[in-house]
Amino acid sequence: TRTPVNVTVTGAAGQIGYALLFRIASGHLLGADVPVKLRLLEIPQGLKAAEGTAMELDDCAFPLLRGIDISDDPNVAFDGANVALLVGARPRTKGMERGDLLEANGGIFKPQGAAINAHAADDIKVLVVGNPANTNALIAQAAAPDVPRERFTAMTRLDHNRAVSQLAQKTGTPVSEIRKLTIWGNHSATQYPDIFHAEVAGKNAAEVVNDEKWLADTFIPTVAKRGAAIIEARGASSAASAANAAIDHVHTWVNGTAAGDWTSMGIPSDGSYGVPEGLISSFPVTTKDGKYEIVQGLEINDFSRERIDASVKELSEEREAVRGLGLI
Ligand code: NAX
Repeated sequence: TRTPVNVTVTGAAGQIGYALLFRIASGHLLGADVPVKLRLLEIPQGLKAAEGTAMELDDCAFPLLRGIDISDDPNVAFDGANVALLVGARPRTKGMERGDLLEANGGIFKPQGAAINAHAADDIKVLVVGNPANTNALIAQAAAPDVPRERFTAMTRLDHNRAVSQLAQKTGTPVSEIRKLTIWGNHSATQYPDIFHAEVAGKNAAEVVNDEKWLADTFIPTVAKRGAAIIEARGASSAASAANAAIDHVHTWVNGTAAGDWTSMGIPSDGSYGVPEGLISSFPVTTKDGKYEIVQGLEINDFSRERIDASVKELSEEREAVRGLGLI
């Protein structure tokens, strides 16, 4: 029998945590044959609710779930972690400037990065979900100098999945026929969902759609502002879809992309496509054997270039801001 994989989840008592933990425990994160141990990290005020969730996890009698530990100490929660899902973050509250937001999150992601550095397993893979996800990932990475930098990733899979779904609806095609869509840049309103290399049932998506106005005025803003539209409709931010995307991100990273397809992940740039090295930016990637690679050689037209550059500029500014705050 396989040794259980230790999966640490922060913000476990939050709404994404609630949607996420049951799917991890039922085998959707790593595979139906991989036993897991859950490590839940919460702040002291969240511990009781996390215990309640753990009781419900027990009550599911998941055959793959081999234990649940709950802690408010990152040094305990990341001990031996193989996979870390950093979901808990400080949301922007009214009147908060961007600098305040980055500083508050620095207070969370810097110590968590340090705890990962000191205690996680050698094969640790980190996904940052908590916003601002890309820059929070950069902060955690900077605090973990002994962990290979490519192990720190940020979630743009929800944006990717949203874009796949919008394109499928526009073209009257099942989502299973959509391939090679890309989210570039930051997980923010500046992100750029790119269909110029995407395929709809094997045909070039931009040619199938053949409507640049729809692309610029409907598709891109719909995908980029979907989070706000969900809040407006549901009265709460995306939770189950965000949890689903976190599952997809890690599952794809560990188990590989399908032949003839790729996915989108926020990863440290190696300078590809003119994205400054080290920025955690979303790219088209293929994955195999637990490793990812940026898809190379895509032609970037002027329409795309302008939008990628705008989102990357925002990431550079966020990096400068956290540098100025001494967080990286
Ligand atoms: P909730 O407010 O429901 O839950 C957050 C939980 O994190 C709370 O239980 C809180 O006690 C806990 N927490 C806060 N600081 C912590 C710390 N230092 N250590 C451990 N736990 C801590 O938020 P939820 O709706 O679950 O969203 C979580 C994060 O995901 C937010 O930052 C949100 O902005 C972000 N999102 C990111 C998305 C993405 O695509 N990258 C999409 C969905 C979501 O908006």
